[in-house]
Amino acid sequence: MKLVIADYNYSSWSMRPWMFVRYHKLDIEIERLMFESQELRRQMERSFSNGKVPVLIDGPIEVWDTIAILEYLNEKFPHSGGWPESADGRAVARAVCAEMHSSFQGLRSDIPMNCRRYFPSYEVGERAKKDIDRIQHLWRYCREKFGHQGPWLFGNFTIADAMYAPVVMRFRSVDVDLDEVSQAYCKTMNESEAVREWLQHAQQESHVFDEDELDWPSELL
Ligand SMILES: N[C@@H](CCC(=O)N[C@@H](CS)C(=O)NCC(=O)O)C(=O)O
Repeated sequence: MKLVIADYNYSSWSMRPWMFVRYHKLDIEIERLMFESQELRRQMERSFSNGKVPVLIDGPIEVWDTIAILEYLNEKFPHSGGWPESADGRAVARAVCAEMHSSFQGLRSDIPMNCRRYFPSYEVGERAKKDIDRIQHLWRYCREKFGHQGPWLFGNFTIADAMYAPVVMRFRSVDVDLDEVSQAYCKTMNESEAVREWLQHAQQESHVFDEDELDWPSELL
């Protein structure tokens, strides 16, 4: 089985299934192809994914949507506990994942994921602020209602944490005011072995993808 992703530094959708694979150390090959490269273009011509990563390839099967990839991995590796054990927890986890998938356009377009850079003077705009408030509300809700058995949204690491990992990376790049629960959650994410591994890969890349660079003074992280 192979997971095709793009730049560690920039590709937020790639990070989600990658996190799940690496958190659980699943035996899956990772192929990283840089944005704008010939190799990625060639792979995309062969793929059914409409030019987008991530793509999971398992023999004749290709899965090209992040949630579908995570569901597939959870089915193929049932020990990974992709969803919470309780029916209530599963329903809420699916809702927060769906909301991540379909929402937060303000945050996503105003603060692109850029793991190597910190923008000290960046001023967060109103639409991103609204999304950040909603995300903190979701995190508090999950942590308070379902998070008693561990530091992740539903206690143990689930698909929901994989889905929100790139949000935490965005919050590393700019100064955002976070409540205590959200700060603790970001700390858990940033200190996890999988995120540290992702960031090391991002540090080793030098490719600059102009589309995802903010036009503000920045420092290297
Ligand atoms: N709906 C897709 C979204 C994937 C996506 O937008 N991927 C971005 C990379 S982070 C991409 O491939 N962008 C290239 C493009 O749009 O040409 C999923 O859930 O996996």
